[in-house]
Amino acid sequence: MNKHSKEQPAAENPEELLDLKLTKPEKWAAGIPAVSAAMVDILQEAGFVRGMEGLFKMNKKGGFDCSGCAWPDPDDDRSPIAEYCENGAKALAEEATTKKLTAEFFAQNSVEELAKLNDYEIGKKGRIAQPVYLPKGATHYQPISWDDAFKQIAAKLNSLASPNEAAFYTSGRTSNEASFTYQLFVREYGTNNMPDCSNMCHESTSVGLADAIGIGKGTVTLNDFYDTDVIIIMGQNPGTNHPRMLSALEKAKQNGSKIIAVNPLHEAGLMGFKNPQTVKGLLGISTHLADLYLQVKINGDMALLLAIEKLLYKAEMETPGKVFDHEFIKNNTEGYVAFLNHLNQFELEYLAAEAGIPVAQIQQAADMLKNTSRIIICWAMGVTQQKNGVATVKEIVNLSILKGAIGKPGAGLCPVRGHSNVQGNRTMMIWDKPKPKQLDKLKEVFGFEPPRDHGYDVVESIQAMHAGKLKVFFAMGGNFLSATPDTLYTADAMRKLEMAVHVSTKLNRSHLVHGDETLILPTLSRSDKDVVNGEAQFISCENSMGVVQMSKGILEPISKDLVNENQIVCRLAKATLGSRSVVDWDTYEKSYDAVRDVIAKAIPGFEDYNKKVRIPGGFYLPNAPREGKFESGQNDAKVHFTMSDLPKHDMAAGEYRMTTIRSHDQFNTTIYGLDDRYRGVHNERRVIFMNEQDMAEAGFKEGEQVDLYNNFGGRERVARLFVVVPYNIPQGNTATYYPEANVLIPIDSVAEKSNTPTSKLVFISIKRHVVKADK
Ligand SMILES: Nc1nc2c(c(=O)[nH]1)N[C@H]1C(S)=C(S)[C@@H](COP(=O)(O)OP(=O)(O)OC[C@H]3O[C@@H](n4cnc5c(=O)[nH]c(N)nc54)[C@H](O)[C@@H]3O)O[C@H]1N2
Ligand SMILES: Nc1nc2c(c(=O)[nH]1)N[C@H]1C(S)=C(S)[C@@H](COP(=O)(O)OP(=O)(O)OC[C@H]3O[C@@H](n4cnc5c(=O)[nH]c(N)nc54)[C@H](O)[C@@H]3O)O[C@H]1N2
Ligand code: SF4
Ligand SMILES: [Mo]
Repeated sequence: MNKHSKEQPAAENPEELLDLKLTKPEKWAAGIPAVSAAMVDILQEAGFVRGMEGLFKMNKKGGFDCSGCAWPDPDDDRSPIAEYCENGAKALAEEATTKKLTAEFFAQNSVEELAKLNDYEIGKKGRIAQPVYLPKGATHYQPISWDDAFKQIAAKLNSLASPNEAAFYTSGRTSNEASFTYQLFVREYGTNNMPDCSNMCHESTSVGLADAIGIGKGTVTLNDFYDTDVIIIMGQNPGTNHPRMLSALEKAKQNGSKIIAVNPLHEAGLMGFKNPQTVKGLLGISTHLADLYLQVKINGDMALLLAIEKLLYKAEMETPGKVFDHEFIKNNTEGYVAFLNHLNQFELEYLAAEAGIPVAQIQQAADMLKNTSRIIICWAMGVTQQKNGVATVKEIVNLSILKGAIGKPGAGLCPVRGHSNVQGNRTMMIWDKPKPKQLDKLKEVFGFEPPRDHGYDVVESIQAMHAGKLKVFFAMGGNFLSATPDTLYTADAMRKLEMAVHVSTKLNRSHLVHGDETLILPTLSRSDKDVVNGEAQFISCENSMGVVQMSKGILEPISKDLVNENQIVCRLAKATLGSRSVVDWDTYEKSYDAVRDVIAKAIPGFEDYNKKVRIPGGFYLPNAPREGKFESGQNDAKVHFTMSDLPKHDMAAGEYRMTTIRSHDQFNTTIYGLDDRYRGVHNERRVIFMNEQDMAEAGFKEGEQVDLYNNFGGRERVARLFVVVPYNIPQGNTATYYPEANVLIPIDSVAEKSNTPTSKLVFISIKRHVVKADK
């Protein structure tokens, strides 16, 4: 176990260095460099005409939805020129590329050779242009017809002892329509083994919020940002991962709002913004963003929230009725007194020390919140990918309900989602733990009995593969090997598969670390024109604020062999289920309108779907807490205060906390480029950001080559050959890039209740690099 396979040495994680250059980290985001970086990518990949055609239609009403992140478009006015950011343009460049991978490419390049490339090089090869098949024992992918591909997969699925020996993964770009038919097929086939990227992402949010406020989604709309007094941004790096959020923050500031950033790193996009769409921004004048920057220790957020609540309680005692919203608390909550008693147990100084922030700064935060309830709290992976992620989300709810900052204009909870349709996937029942009510509805609409047992999530899927219990893995997008934790363990698991099938736009590492048989089924991307039976189709997506909107691709697909994801599902369903099926797959294969009509029957909030989706700008899904109505896990129409303990961090001597982050030049495992401009890192990704004091104590210099070790559960994990970069980060804390450091994240280090890998905190030791004996 945990050794490189003989046939594929180091395929999971090439350990090689490039040529690191460092510059000073930036103090603001975007501006002219963002515009030029985006243009370079577009021109290199798609060319001028195709690139401009794509950019012009991106995020416009009647155009296509950016496939990047889930940040919403403005409800009303959209920019006549550009409704996208640098990273949206890079996402487009990545899929609009004219480079393509045909049978000749795969004949010339063996799987073993391809696996030696780094992720950047693999991604830059181009779009997959035809279905390919890697038979058992073969060294090269070979062409296969669509019909034969479906026959092979169907035969395998039908040969399994139980449908639960197969798992069906989803990454967050799949449309509502394809997600719905996909889960329908999987459930009619007979399993709830539907792991998805959410399991590694905002699952702690979904679990925490569903329990606390009755819906696993945020409660704000974009317009709330323009009508608020304080925005807290916790564990999120919007300048890179949700760049158009900076325009919303700029407008919020113009309207008088204050911003509090909570982050172990000083991120450029939280400090300042030069809006490339304004004269001011183009002249290089930046808007100052964070008014207060709380440089918390990794996973010190819970301690910080408790400390803020404590100081607010103190202020409330001094001026009774002025700080907490007693009417809200009385009408809508349960457990207030018990919560205050709980809060009283903690010493302020202890909380401040655990958070790593001086009491005086926490007091500043409390003062900013004291006299207003118009507060929006935003969060992302810094909060969710933690052992206590669910508890921290619930602590965010505690703070919000003390202030009555939910269900009113300018206030609310704002988890900022990842992929462009990850929220829609879950609404469409891509879920390993579907609710009985949802399954009853499927049964009522379609007439088959869906499986009731919960399926495997991501971590459980990997463990089941490893144990030989999962034999077939089907992925609707994504890059399972690189996105998941414990890379070598997961690679071992994937090598045990009898069959893997990847529906994909681009080649990635998951296609190259394989078991017996593997198929890659190429598909259309968001910007591609989608013509079925001579008719141009459109799909729809749900953004981070619950708006469902149409998206119509316009670019000529690079190959006639590409089909859309819904067609793949319907054809696979026919091949696998044949006359066993009670679903009219032929009709759904031909028309998204037909799929939407049945979604309207099966999923609440989608009544009149075909009509509403055609309204320019789309429609909002129902959201009771946004209207001030609550139905918590306890079913008593109240929000319950949650009492959580502080996380314990048992560290051995010489260990550091390590968080994993995204560079400015990547979308998850897709590496757009090798620079992280805002953090001043160029031409290298195998870096470890360290505090200078820590470096001095350990005797490391800038550029020192080191190996990183994790020993969770008594098993040694090693990430070799990283370069030390001095950085403004709290002592004892370090950061590395995902996915290179995923080797170090233990498969069984997961968040309580959500089972999300703890990608934002593992404990490591750092040693000078040693050259391996076998090299
Ligand atoms: N361009 C681009 N856009 C993306 C993505 C991408 O890869 N590239 N990915 C998409 C996806 S799927 C997602 S989920 C989102 C992710 O969006 P983010 O959550 O913003 O992404 P990360 O880089 O993982 O980390 C977020 C921030 O958390 C901070 N952090 C780390 N540990 C802690 C902690 O313990 N406490 C606090 N308070 N902060 C901490 C890091 O310093 C970093 O600034 O972005 C989406 N958008
Ligand atoms: N250490 C660490 N690990 C993490 C994280 C972290 O912060 N730290 N973040 C986690 C998070 S938040 C997430 S969401 C996951 C992401 O996990 P995934 O969703 O599995 O990964 P992505 O990199 O987004 O997937 C990219 C691949 O999707 C395919 N693709 C792109 N567009 C399409 C499309 O339109 N259709 C189809 N069929 N395929 C397409 C391409 O082949 C591309 O290579 O990773 C998680 N892993
Ligand atoms: S903010 Fe997100 S959705 Fe909007 S253009 Fe940028 S990457 Fe695309
Ligand atoms: Mo994500």
